[in-house]
Amino acid sequence: MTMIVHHLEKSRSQRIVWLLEELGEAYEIKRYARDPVTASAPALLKTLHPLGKAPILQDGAKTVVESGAIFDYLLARSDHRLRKPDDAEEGLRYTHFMHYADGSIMPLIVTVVTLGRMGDAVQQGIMAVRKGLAAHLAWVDQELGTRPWFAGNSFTAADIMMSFPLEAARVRAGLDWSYANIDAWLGRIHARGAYQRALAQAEPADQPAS
Ligand SMILES: N[C@@H](CCC(=O)N[C@@H](CS)C(=O)NCC(=O)O)C(=O)O
Repeated sequence: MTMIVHHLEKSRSQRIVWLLEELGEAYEIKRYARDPVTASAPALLKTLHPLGKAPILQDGAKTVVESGAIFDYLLARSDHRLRKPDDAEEGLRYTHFMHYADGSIMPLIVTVVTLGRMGDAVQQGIMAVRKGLAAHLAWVDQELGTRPWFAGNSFTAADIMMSFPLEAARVRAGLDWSYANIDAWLGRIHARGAYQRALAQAEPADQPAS
């Protein structure tokens, strides 16, 4: 049975679509629009899992939620491509960025974007979170100055995991953007065929999410 990815528009669930493309897995995508005012997911997602958040992966009778858990599930089914590198240092960096993406940098981006919707009263709070985010980005930029990919010389799933936080930080966090190494890395991920196929599936330019 073909796996189904439940994808919320402009969300971290686009990474699951990209991972499936990289692994050459057959899948079906179901797209959901955000509420135009609150940006929340539609209530329909709660019929699949009580938290109602994207991504959700369905594989036959199995429902898998939480980006990291879905990554583990898909990588365990695949051959060794994109998994944790055998080299000890690269393996450690791989694990670090797999957790850092949603554990450290993504919460700041969500906070900045959420506060940003609340108007003038919270401007000081936004500035404080932006400052913290900028410190993370400076560090990530420095890291990417030493090697082409997050783990080392090879592209891995850690690059897919880090993609959404960095794309979202660039476009939605309202920062003065001057991170040349992150930009060069974004150029490298954008050049990948699987990334382009995934984005064409996840965010088709002229088709409303449904
Ligand atoms: N840590 C969870 C986060 C899930 C999450 O918050 N997803 C967001 C999309 S980026 C969502 O569904 N937002 C809509 C909502 O909260 O209603 C994961 O990585 O799967």
